[in-house]
Amino acid sequence: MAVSSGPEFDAQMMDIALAMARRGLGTTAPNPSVGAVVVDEQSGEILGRGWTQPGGRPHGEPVALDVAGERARGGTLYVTLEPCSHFGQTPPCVSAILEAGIARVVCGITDPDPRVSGRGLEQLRDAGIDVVRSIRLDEGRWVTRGHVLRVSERRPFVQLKLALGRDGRIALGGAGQPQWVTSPEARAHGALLRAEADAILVGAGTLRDDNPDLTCRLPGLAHRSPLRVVLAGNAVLGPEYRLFQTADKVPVRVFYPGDMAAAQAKKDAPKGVDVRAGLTVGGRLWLPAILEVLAADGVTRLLVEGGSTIWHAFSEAGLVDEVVVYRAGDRSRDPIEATTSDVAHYMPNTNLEIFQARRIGDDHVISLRPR
Ligand code: AOF
Ligand code: ZN
Repeated sequence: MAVSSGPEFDAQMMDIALAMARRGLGTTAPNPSVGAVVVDEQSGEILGRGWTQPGGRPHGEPVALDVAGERARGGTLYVTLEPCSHFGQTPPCVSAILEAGIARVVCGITDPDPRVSGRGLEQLRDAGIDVVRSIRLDEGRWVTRGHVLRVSERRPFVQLKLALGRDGRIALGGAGQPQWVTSPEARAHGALLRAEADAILVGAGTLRDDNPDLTCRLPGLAHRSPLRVVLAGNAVLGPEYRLFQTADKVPVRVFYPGDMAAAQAKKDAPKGVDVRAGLTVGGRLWLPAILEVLAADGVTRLLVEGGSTIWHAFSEAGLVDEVVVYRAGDRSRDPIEATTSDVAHYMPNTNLEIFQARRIGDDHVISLRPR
């Protein structure tokens, strides 16, 4: 048997497709970012790779097929999400696959979009293509989670970001300046999360404490700053906040609790800021309704940057999909084990476990997911 076939080879190729998909995170909404790889299984040669392009089109498959060109004939296509079967803004990917003469399709997860939902794979099978599904299922689900949740639960994927000091507590900013507990390298890694999000959300408390920009300022990724969302408390937020000053370049939306508060805030809202009334329950903004509005506007991945009141509220509402902790450390100590209980302090209603941990210099990046 050639080394370039079999389940292990399929999994390896799917890993490459998943890596391609990750490149598009934060750029394709409301479409999912889909990765695709065209392979000649006889030789093991990768003939083309691609992912969903900015704005969501072209889809990942035609990009990879175009690179492979005529050589795709008889080849295998690895794709993270079921190819689409509908005529949307582009012709169906199924047609592109058939035209290219692909012989075998290995796919990650099926597409819950009602316009597709199994029909993509069915049409490929009906056309005589050998179809395998559910390869690297967990990873496929994870990379496509924003799309799946938006379609099936009308809310985005919710990722919470926390920076903890050595004592396991958040460092409160104050006087309108953030207080950095981790190294610049760890903070740059945190900025990447912004680039992979479709929107970033903070509460008014974080605005007052840290006065953040909430933009992605990494070299080469400045254009990847997503929509900035603020949940205002009871105070009207004036133009002194830094993120309002760039509202003409990177959109800002502020939700006020109820119509009256929003109407009041609208009168002297800083230029370019989108003021909205959010549904309230018990006088407080109701998170499920906010997320539904964001999802309706195409947000598939939401990064929640804080602060503690907001984290608590997401936890209480059962709306936490992942927590990413940046934790200050030193080389003599490994604080990873303590992180689960430290995070529980801010999210008492979410039962989290460590999924991944790595070092960045003296600091740690730890990702936790609900059990
Ligand atoms: C694919 N490959 O790369 C993506 C897919 O509005 P349209 O026509 O672009 O279609 C959007 C839908 O297509 C989207 O809701 C999702 O179901 C699927 N996305 N499909 O075959 C891709 N991004
Ligand atoms: Zn498609």
